[in-house]
Amino acid sequence: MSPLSLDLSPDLFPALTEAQADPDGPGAHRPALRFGDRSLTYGELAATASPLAARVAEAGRIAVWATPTLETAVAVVAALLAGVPAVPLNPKSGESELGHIVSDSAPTLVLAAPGTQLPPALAALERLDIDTSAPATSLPSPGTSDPESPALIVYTSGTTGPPKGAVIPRRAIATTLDALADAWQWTGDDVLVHGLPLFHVHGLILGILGPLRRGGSVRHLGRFETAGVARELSEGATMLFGVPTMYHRIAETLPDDPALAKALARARLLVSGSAALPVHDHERIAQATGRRVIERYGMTETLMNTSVRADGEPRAGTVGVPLPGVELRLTEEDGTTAVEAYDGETVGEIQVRGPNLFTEYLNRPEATAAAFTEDGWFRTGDMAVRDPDGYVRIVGRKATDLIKSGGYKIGAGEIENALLEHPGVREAAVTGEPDADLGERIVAWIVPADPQSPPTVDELADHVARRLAPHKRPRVVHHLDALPRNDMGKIMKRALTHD
Ligand code: MCA
Ligand code: AMP
Repeated sequence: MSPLSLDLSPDLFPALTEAQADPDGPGAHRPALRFGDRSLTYGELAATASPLAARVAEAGRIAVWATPTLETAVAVVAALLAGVPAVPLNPKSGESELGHIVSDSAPTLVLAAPGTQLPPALAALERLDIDTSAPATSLPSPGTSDPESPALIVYTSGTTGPPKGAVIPRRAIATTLDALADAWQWTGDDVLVHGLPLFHVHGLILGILGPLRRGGSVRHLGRFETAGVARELSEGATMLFGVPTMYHRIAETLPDDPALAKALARARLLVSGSAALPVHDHERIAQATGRRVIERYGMTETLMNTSVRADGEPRAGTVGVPLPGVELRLTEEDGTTAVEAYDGETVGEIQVRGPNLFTEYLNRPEATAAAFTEDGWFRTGDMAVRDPDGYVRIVGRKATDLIKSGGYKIGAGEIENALLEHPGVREAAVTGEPDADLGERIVAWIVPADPQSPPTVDELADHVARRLAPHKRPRVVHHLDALPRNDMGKIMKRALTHD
């Protein structure tokens, strides 16, 4: 383990505290957040977030309608200042997904941007509008001093059943962001650009809370577009965060866009994560810009585990070395015997331990217990090898029923259940297949209720998007007379191939 001392201080945002204490000081005038033409300095963020923090301080738990806007960032900062756990909601979630999250996490309030229409699944909740223009009317809220107290509850898919809420304590946020600061030489002078959604760890914790913890700033694109990346990197942004689909789209655009190549060449750090960035895209970007994208590896439950370091060798196809404070081991099939080899070929499951880990799955003690070994290692389900110098190379994952599409983790079982609720579907199985843009695309194999008029791909895609979320929709549908099953009646997904 690295000797880096980890700051477990309850003050997650020292620059914000400083701006609160000295509203006329130079720190208060530094930029903090920018979304399009709307922005807040640290002083303004303190002034808008602290009254909101005071208003939510008594709530047991709040939900945030996490549109990619300034309001979402302000609401989450306010919740953290108040010490009230926040549940970020995907604003594109369908009824059944939202209904599950709301009944599971039981927030007492939902925070949303003024004028936003909320769906019926949230009708029973008290609503509070996030006013980003409010002047400070109250003193800074006292907040919580307990690093173990829950900060965020982030929903993540498993292989079966509805998504589980990972309870992320303040301690994990502080330590993961400080470990990344060490690995990336990330400082308050950095200006981050990204267009990631704000209801997951990547976009919200790394992409919004990260710059704020450093006292730096973030410019959010609203939605990812290569033109926005080029503009911000040529106007002072120093770092880019993205999922592989975004870097793939950059690699596709580069040959016809010299301005994008020039902008990327100026960046201090280009970071990819959430899924593997194919070596082909690494190479195309390096060739066009002279810059290497570095990868880091994390998970909702563990926050960040490894990264290629800014001062290390950027090696395509690897996720670098364990971050300071993170213990990482590979285990054999029994899940407990450690693999000792650093030979670039012995495969084992990645298990991690450290202050970056979540506390539990909300209301799911059995799932929580199953996720850890007896001696406290978290089983990631990711399979990897280690190079002789410690670089980790992810080679696959244990569960074939988890699909990574566009950087989103999606459980096959969840989509199968949704498909089975469609009247035109008698049986359903879901698999992932390689996709150059998304990494994997979702494929549905269905036995139609009426073979004469099977449901179309659009119909099933709409059905899943409405119930769950658009990114969970099948992109391809195959119709079969029957699903291949073994003697036990279990669907044999390996036999699901089309020729
Ligand atoms: C299309 N759309 C539909 C339908 N079809 N909406 C409803 N019903 C339909 N049938 C809409 C979509 O909502 C979307 O709307 C637009 O059409 C295009 O959809 P799509 O092709 O699916 O997506 P895309 O816009 O091309 O998205 C690619 C993307 C996205 C931007 C790369 O996948 C993305 O943002 N990925 C990031 C995932 C992420 O952050 N993962 C982090 C979790 P509209 O255009 O209005 O949006 S992992 C994590 O946090 C761990 C810790 C880690 O390691 O990082
Ligand atoms: P999620 O559960 O949505 O937080 O996604 C976590 C999963 O994303 C991990 O278990 C990995 O399978 C995958 N992942 C994250 N970063 C990387 C990366 N750089 N390379 C390969 N896989 C990654």
